[in-house]
Amino acid sequence: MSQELHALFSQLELSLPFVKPSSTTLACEDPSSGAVVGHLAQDDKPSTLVKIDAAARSFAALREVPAPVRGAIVRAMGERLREHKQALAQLVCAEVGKGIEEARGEVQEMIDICDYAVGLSRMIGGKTLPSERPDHRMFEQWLPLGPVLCISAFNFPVAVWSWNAAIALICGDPVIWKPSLHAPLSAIAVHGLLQPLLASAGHGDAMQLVIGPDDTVAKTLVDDVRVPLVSATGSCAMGRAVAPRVAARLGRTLLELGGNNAVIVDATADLELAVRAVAFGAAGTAGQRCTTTRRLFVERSIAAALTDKLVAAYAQLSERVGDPRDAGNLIGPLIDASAVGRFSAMVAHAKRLGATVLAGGSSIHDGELGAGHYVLPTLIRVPDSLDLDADFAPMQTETFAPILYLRSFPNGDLARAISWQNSVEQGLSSALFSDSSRAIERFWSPAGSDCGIANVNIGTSGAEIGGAFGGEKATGGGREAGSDAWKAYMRRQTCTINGGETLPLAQGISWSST
Ligand code: UN1
Repeated sequence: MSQELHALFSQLELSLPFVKPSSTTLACEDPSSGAVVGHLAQDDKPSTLVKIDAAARSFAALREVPAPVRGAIVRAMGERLREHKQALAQLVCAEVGKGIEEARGEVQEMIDICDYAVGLSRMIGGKTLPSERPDHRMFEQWLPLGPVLCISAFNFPVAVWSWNAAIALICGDPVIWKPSLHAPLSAIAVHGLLQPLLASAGHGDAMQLVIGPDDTVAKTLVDDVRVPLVSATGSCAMGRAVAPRVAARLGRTLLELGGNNAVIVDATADLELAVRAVAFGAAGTAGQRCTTTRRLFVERSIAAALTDKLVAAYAQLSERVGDPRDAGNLIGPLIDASAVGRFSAMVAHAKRLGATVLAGGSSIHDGELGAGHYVLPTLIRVPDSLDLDADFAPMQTETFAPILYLRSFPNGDLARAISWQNSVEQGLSSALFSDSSRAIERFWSPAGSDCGIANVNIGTSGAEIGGAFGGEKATGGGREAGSDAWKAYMRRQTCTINGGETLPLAQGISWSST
């Protein structure tokens, strides 16, 4: 693995920065083998403060660069990523165990957001609004905000950073990146590829990478008033730790936290479509997307037919668990041993409560896969006799693993399925499979899905960058990537100019000392 990493870094024209292990270094583990492959130096509080300071100082110049010129820098970044797509995908695959095809998709997502941001750099305009006063003009303009802290998770180690970075940079904001400690190498490679492009435009300090522990480095970053926006992706627990700290200094947060996403399949649905989407949504990325399908509600009249098809699909999928570098495998390992522990504990808990494991249910320990953190994609049927709200806690939990719970709902009772879907703390993604326009409209109505993403006849995961990405409730409410998500990275200024010779006051107030 270490040789593989050296080779990938040299393809990227970078050198692998492994150092001798010490009490302050970070051990990098290969999830596919469980082996420690090297050690990295970490930031501490003083070095973090130096980087914040550099980012804050770089803002003074970056904010004055015209947005389309900033866009040209981001265009060069997209080109650089295109050139190195394959090697970068291989690195992501090796470091976090994501299947190579999905890893290529992740780098493509980076390229797409760069393209999007380039166009956006000519479109981040404000409105002109009618003034109530004669000879007055009122308009709003959007101005750069300041350094943005991007905390990213291991499961999308580079794409989610790029959603933030590409948009922040065209908005005129420096970006400080705090990657997951499970994925520092991908971050080092992306930084090594892209930061020189900013440097050659004279803004090298506008891209900072900070690798280090949460109790010192993350806290220092989160608490610093020079960082007006903290954009954090990760667990709800992480969001609950970060949000109050930023709020205490009246900073802004953009949170993209957990998901406990459901698919509803009604009796009119195309079952082949539904099975494919559910299998990808539940087992893709080994169940480690925030958009992973974790719950499936099926109308009773088709429950047996859909279950049979899913069991058959899972049997095939379980043959394709293995080394993520092999394109023949669709499911790689979980990120570490504790993730396997949580998977096993949750399967055991579900069984104790009376649920039936229809597929998978165990981790894999065989010679071929060594000590990698592999588990089988798992399908669990929850009996109709269990009251979902009171008797079946596992469905309320986002276990970051490929566990899908299946439960039937009474014929004709879509409202029940929607209320089950909404009955979790998170509100990220949701999907309905149906050919009934009434059902679809119900799903999208104010009484329908309470999630930030509501899909029909496609699954819960795999969103495009052009839409605003994020969710409600404990998912955190933030929106990243497309649509008008850029507004979170700018400050809005309302401007009014009086072009007349008198001073009329708003609200018709008459107030004069003469
Ligand atoms: C995440 O898991 O944090 O919609 C992001 C998707 C991907 C992004 C997932 N485009 O599944």
